[in-house]
Amino acid sequence: MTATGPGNMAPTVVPPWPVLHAPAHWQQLDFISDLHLQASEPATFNAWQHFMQTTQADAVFILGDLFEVWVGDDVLATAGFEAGCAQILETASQRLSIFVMHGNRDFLLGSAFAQAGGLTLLPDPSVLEFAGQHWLLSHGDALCLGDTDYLQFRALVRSPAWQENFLSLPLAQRQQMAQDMRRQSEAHKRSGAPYADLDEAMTCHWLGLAQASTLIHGHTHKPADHQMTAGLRRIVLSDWDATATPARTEVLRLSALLGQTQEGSVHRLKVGIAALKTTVGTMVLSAATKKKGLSPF
Ligand SMILES: [Mn+2]
Repeated sequence: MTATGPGNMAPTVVPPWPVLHAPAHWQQLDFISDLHLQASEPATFNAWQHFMQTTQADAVFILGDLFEVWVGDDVLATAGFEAGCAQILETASQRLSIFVMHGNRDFLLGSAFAQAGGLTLLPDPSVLEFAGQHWLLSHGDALCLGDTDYLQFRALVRSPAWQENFLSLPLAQRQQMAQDMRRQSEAHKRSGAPYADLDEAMTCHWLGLAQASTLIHGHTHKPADHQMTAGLRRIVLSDWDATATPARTEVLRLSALLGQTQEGSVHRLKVGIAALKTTVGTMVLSAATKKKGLSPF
């Protein structure tokens, strides 16, 4: 795991999943996912660039599918769209910590990309310890248990043998294969086949293993805040599309508010969460949802 940039640290690994301990000075964390950045979508790229250049967060967590496709870190050897994105990340990493998790499209992001972007690749899932509690972070695709065809494909393409073989192919061939897969996926989408959502029982099981009450994830493009059984919670990030009406360029912001009150030995943390709407050139805070008490929100 790469750990570069100010305040970055390698997560300490405790069974079963790595736990990232947020430094005490972190006050604000931003979460995004499913930007599907590609050269043919400049508006979304511009919105993302603006966000990376202006966010005041102590850390940005990108929970998968930053890129529409990633066929290997060797694309960075050529000055182009991907190298430009890495440069934006590297510049931002001078003032904040950046964590990137693999999605189902950019699962081949590797250590050369992490180094170029000054960022840390986060295993999926990872546990974040922040504001006195555990937050489980995942892209979300591994929890879509109903999507059995995809899960088979996922197991294949995540195997070291498949990846080694794929990465040994010429870049042009890999790009062609990715394009073919993309076309198949589009055809599948047009066929109206329903997409599986996260399996709630397995999600709750994961939360139990992580000793966390909240999962933050992307992948499904169905932004929501789901209350599950036993006070467990599932927060779904939005995908990004700056050309949509209204534009989808949403950031989930987690804040550890100052001014904690103390009652006996119990610290009641007030943690705020807000959806930050960005458009190119402007940034407007939507109303934050805050509740007092033991609830983290
Ligand atoms: Mn995805």
